[in-house]
Amino acid sequence: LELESALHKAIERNEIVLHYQPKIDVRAARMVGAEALMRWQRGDKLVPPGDFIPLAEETGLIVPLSEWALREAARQAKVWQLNFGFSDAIAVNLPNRLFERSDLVEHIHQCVSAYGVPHRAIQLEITETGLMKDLQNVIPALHRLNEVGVEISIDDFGTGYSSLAYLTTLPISEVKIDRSFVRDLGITPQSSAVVTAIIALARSLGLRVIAEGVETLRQMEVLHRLGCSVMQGFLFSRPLAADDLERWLAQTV
Ligand code: G
Ligand code: G
Ligand code: NA
Ligand code: MN
Repeated sequence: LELESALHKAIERNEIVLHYQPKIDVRAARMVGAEALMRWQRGDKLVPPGDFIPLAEETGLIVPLSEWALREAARQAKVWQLNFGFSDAIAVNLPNRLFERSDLVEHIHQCVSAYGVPHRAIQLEITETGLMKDLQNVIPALHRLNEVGVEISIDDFGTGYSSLAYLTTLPISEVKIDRSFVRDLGITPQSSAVVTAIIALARSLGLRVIAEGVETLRQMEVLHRLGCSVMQGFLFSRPLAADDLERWLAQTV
């Protein structure tokens, strides 16, 4: 209860920050977007999301937190547009209950309008498990988001037993290969079989594919050889504060 009220105040006190992990196209050797990940700056401690997102989901505080994250991501997209011509998307993780809100599209519209960035400046990540758990509520939202140009990425893909028949009918743009498969690439033959299948599936459905959790050169090489060239992971960069990411970019790309 104490933590709950502290989290409530954290939002008002601007103690929540977004860190950003670049998405890298290794073939083009450039950043093609970034994933926003929440942190709680509590005094001099940076509380990781694992320590407050579950509470936020239980208490419903995830709704104002996520709405804030959407606004903040739009603001950051504008700053990066001005600072270095950033024209890609910042991806925000949204749990199901946000997709259930009939005003989600309107809220995103307000966020991007407030900062004068296009709708495609915001991308949304929904987990495959979340998607499949609540198709009836989520599908209409996906269609409305697609109409205004907000792209959807399916997070943790390969872990959620999607119905392939459903996938073909959904307006999604990208699947993100779950880190568990990436971790075992080059170690177990099963993982490269799964990754190969996901890449083939994505290709036949016209979806982009990105791999998360890339930590080693070997994983990068195997992914590239299998046909996945967009990646995210500690090999390239941890999630960074916005100005650290700008410095990282200036040195790297
Ligand atoms: O950022 P990583 O470093 O520790 O994040 C841990 C977990 O918290 C991940 O499962 C991640 O998806 C989740 N998470 C991080 N930021 C957000 C966010 O802004 N919204 C939601 N819903 N989950 C987040
Ligand atoms: O899929 P999800 O949104 O949960 O992913 C975000 C989480 O993944 C964050 O906790 C982030 O810090 C973490 N993460 C990012 N890159 C890597 C990586 O290369 N390896 C591991 N183990 N975790 C990573
Ligand atoms: Na994610
Ligand atoms: Mn993921």
